[in-house]
Amino acid sequence: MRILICRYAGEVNKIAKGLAHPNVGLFTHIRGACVVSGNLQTLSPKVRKFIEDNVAICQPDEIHICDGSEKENKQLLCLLQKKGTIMPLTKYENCWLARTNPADTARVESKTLICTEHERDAVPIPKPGIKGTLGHWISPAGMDKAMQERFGNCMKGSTMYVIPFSMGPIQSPLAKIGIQITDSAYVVCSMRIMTRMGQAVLEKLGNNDFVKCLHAVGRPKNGKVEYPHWPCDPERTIILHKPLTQEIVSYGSGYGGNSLLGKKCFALRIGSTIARSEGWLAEHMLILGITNPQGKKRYIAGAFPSQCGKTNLAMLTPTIPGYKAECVGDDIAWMRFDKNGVLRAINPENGFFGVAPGTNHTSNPIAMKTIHKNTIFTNVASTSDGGVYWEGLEHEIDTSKLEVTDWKGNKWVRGESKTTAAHPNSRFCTPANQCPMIDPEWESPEGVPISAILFGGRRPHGIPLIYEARDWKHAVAMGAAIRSQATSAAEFKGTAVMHDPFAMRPFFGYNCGHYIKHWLSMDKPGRKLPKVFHVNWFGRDKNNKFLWPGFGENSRLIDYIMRRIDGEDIAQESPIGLLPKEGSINLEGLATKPDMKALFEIDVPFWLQEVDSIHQYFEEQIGDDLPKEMYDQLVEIKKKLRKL
Ligand code: OXD
Ligand code: MN
Repeated sequence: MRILICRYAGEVNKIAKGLAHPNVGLFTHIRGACVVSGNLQTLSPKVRKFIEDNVAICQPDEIHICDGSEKENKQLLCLLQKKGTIMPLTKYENCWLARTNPADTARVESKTLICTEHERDAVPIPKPGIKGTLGHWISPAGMDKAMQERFGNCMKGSTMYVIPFSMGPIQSPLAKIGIQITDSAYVVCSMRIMTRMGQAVLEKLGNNDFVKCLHAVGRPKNGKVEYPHWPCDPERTIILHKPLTQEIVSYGSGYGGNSLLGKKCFALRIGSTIARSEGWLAEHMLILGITNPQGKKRYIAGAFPSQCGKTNLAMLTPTIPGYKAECVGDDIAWMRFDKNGVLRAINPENGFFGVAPGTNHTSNPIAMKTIHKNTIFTNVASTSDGGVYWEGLEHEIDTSKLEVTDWKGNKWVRGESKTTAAHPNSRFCTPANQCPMIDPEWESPEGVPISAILFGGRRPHGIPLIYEARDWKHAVAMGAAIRSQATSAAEFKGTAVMHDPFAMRPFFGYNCGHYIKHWLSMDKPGRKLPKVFHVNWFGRDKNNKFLWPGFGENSRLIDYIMRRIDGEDIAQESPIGLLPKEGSINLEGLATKPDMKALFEIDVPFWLQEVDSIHQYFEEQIGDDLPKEMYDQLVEIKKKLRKL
């Protein structure tokens, strides 16, 4: 007999008897499915219809309308424990470890599609013979077919959860509401961390429209469920977005951006289409508040491709005396110019879904203080004392005295095992309000004012530590030209440098060329455009050693940016943009002085090649949809380089 030691012992009985019928005022059935929690009668007709339509297709046994309460969360965590999906991490407070099916560990970009009538509305048309890399299109008929092939009866024997959620603080005029249907309790518990979720959202929604999100973990066609604790259907996984009807449909994966639909699917892909039509920006950006030694506070947003240290920068511990950093968000920013022409940003999320490997007390001490309660870890390794382990914690956790179990559940020994202990895309999912440096304004309904935007990537060679855009068009070209080494957050292997315009390549909800045009259109009279910088703290020397210490020392660049915002004359012209004047980056207190010459060298042959590669990429991938201004910018840079 299996004995369940549930974290919430008092709940077990209630669950055993009652998860079937814990809550409710009014019991109802929809097409044979029993409403086991929540009251269908109190839902708006639009929400009810959305549920009813999908019950008819998915045929769940039960329906659970989530209220977002602590009690509900505990019940679901117990249920997940009982099913073997999660296990408690007894070293910490209310922390859990999930291990996925090893075939379901990352976003699947190749199976992520945007559905529009005309292909060109969704993706630019690449040059003949070239494979497009800026998203994938599907026709409305194709989407219908894909759904028909997958969703019929897909929840038979399961519970359908209905998650009302808000992206952004519920009372913010910038927030948007979605309803996610899912058959995964793990998704419910994760969405409760990552979004504002539950009854309060339904009250705010009233009878208004919402973004419709349908998710099912799926079942393999051959009926073989290899990992019963983590059902999924990797072969037929598909993530569909229909901007016209504001619909998201996800089948086959239970993990990350594939299943937590508020994040990449809503806040970025559907979000970017809403932003275009309403005149604002939905961006893959962190938001950071900085107070300088004089007490002046500014906010900075930053777009970096996945796994370039966005979470680390968002939780910066400044090393320069007198500076204070505070975190508003680590992944997504919704930004809109207010009536005074100030760009204001909200973080639409409520939690951090951060990459675990590499996170430690040196790289991100703040994250380490955030994640040891109320956190769901996925695909990290565990230790025999009830803790977690991953690559990067070698100097903090002495594994010689502990037994380590890797992310697949196998015994793992440091120095002996040939594989990594944690999956490279293993994550912590943790509430933002636990972050010790969360900004007091992080839930401000009107958003925080943005004074500067950073673009960056992981570039080992040729790209200076920091340079500044001359004007808005140059800034837009800088964003469009972002390149970075591949990430394990998606299905890619290796470290090839990939183009990733605005760090949005996997997240555009519409044609990237039109998106760039939208960015150009932000430059309107009366608006205070933020200053824009490109940063690269990943430069390496001939021995492959990092040229810049990074992490907290990046505050030295933030200091430079703050002084530029204040109009200090510390920048000078170069062909690629404004570079810091010699001596203008504060290096005081650094034990080893970085090689500033190498960090700021403009290698003309490298840059001519870089500009050519970007030009070629624009032509091949975006073609006629690319605003002419972008080519003009490249021509201008080339002209200046040739004069050097
Ligand atoms: C993420 C990503 O998960 O960008 O944030 O991949
Ligand atoms: Mn991201």
